[in-house]
Amino acid sequence: MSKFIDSKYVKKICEITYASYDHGWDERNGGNVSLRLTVEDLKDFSDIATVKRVLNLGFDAQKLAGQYFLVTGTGRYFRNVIKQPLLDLGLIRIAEDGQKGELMWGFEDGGQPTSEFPSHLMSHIARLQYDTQQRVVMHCHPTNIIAMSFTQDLDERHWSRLLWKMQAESLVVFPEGVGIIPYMTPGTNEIGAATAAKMQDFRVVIWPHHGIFGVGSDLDEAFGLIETVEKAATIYSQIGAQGGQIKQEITDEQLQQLAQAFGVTANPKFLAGN
Ligand code: 2HA
Ligand code: ZN
Repeated sequence: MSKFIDSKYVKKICEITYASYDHGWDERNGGNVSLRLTVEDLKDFSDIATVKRVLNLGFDAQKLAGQYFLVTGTGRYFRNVIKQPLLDLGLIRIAEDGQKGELMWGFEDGGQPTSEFPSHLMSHIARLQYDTQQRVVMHCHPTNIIAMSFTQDLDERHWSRLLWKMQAESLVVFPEGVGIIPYMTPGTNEIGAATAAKMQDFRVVIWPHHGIFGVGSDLDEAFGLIETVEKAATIYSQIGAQGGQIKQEITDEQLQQLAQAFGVTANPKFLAGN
């Protein structure tokens, strides 16, 4: 039997939170991440067998009863998780009634899960309907995406096309495009429900003037998805810095060719002529 602190899950979440901070996406306590784990994933760890504390979830998570989530703490800094995972991370089992979370490990100085935990759980529930491999919800504050939410109409077709055309990689990584919700107050069940509703169609949801939610089957995938969207937004910013005049670009026909070459289906609503 081994200790959970030495698990690949804790190691990887430490690596990803630090990388996100290092990219400039998690000033102060900005950002949060949750990784879904199963009983099978956890069978080899000796120190997660007893409930340390019971927490109120604030909404009905019964669809996730019995599942475990390794999650960052409220008020904690992504910069620090790598140095103090036992304080800044918690492993929470969703109780049978779906109303409570049982802390099995971590948050050792009395910490609580991120204020966005209801939003995370709602997004996990939404994605699991489409993808049984769904494991990760990640939220952070990428600078160029946030900047674009001031200068662009908050229209999903417009954003998806613009981001697709910034680099050949975009359409391959997010062929469904990006979802956008209206500006809403963070940390509320309302923003959680709006985000989860968008997760029916998208793996990336933009929170205007705030940041981004991304999902995936593992931490690398969710992080890589956000990284690719933010890279496209950064190129858009750089085009602005170079004067903003576009002399040539990826055409819609070339987007179609990309989709074909990489075996993905581009969202037909977002291609020209549709
Ligand atoms: O975790 O980013 O949206 C702090 C936040 C809230
Ligand atoms: Zn945030």
